[in-house]
Amino acid sequence: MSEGKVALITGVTGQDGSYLSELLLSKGYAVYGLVRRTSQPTLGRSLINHLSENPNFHLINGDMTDQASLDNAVKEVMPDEFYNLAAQSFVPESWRSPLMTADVTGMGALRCLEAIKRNKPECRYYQAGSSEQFGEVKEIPQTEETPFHPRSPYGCAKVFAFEITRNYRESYDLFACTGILFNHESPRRGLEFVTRKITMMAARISAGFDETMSIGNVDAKRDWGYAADFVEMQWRMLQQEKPDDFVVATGETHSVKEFIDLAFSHVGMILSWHGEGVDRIAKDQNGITRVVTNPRFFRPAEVELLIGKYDKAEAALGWKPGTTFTGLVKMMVDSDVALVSEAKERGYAPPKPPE
Ligand code: NAP
Ligand code: F7E
Repeated sequence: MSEGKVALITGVTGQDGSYLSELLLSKGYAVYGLVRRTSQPTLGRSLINHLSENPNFHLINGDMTDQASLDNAVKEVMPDEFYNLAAQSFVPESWRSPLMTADVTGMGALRCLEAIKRNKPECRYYQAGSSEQFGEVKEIPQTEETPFHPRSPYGCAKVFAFEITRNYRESYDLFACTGILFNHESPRRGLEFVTRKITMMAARISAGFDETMSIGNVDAKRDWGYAADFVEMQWRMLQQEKPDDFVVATGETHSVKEFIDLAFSHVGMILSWHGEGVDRIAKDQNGITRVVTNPRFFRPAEVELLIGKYDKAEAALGWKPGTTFTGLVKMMVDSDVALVSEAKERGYAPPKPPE
């Protein structure tokens, strides 16, 4: 069905970009990934290194802050489908670099839409929206109808990207859609995000590289899915008859504390929690402190609770999540345990989440 189609993906070096590339290549697409110039060309592209020998996989240079580069990419590739996954996607960084975040994550989407409108208006466009748009949630669970109240510069940038995508659909009749995706994780998740930080630290602690993990607000609750399940929905959204926006979620919510308990129990440590707020710690069954709270991981404004309802995606596009919360946590811990034990055997330091 997809034989011979051409896709352009921004953010191809990220978690979703790597899974989406694999999915589209398996469907017979020619995939072009936009990469920005770096001083060391291979650095940071490890998630797509395994695709470099595939004759249908190509890289093209460009940057989300540069309209000319996006225009040139569309002119050169003439894509049937354009997936805009590029973003400054780490929420805490968006308070440190709010203008850059607005430029890349917000204005970047507008530049992509302009590039399509000017150069190939029949190209279908997917915008990577986020549950961070809901922020301080106005209803539980969140649906396509829930009003937005973003709580970070990142969330604000994603609201702009969502609204401008809808506006270009209504103004210029572009086939442009946003997937409002809730948190989705995998062994390819960046080490700065809480899930991967926890699974890597559980693996490192159980192998003796560290004794404790520092963490922020463990009461925050998220609807965590598996990234490979979620990119399937990105593709399905561009195969529908008419463009529309969809919530993509699992319909379950779990606290950061629950994630920690499950990950550590999977490496044989049963945690008991003591204290409150910034004094909260967790000890293992031998009385050794394994988790401490550090105020530096708390945010100026928190999103306390997210849980999405994916009924519309299921009804219109037949999509539902395939991976359970427990399955996801175990998959990520197993992968990090394997990474750490390989490093130990070969005598190099395993990766460590940023402090
Ligand atoms: P990610 O791993 O952080 O990847 C972000 C990508 O954006 C990287 O390929 C990065 O390239 C690229 N990028 C950043 N700035 C750029 C610029 N100026 N020009 C060109 N490319 C740039 O993100 P992800 O988890 O795959 O998420 C994909 C998209 O979904 C993002 O838009 C994110 O905001 C959104 N989203 C993610 C989640 C989630 O839970 N994962 C949930 C909702 C929405 P480099 O390798 O060069 O840095
Ligand atoms: O935080 C709490 C933190 O950084 C999750 C991005 O993909 O999903 C992601 O954004 C929760 C927050 O993801 C630590 O306060 C506690 O409540 O893994 P996170 P996020 O902010 O939810 C959305 C949907 C996106 O769109 C984003 O691009 O965990 N938390 N302690 C911590 N978070 C981190 N990072 N580190 C901690 O030590």
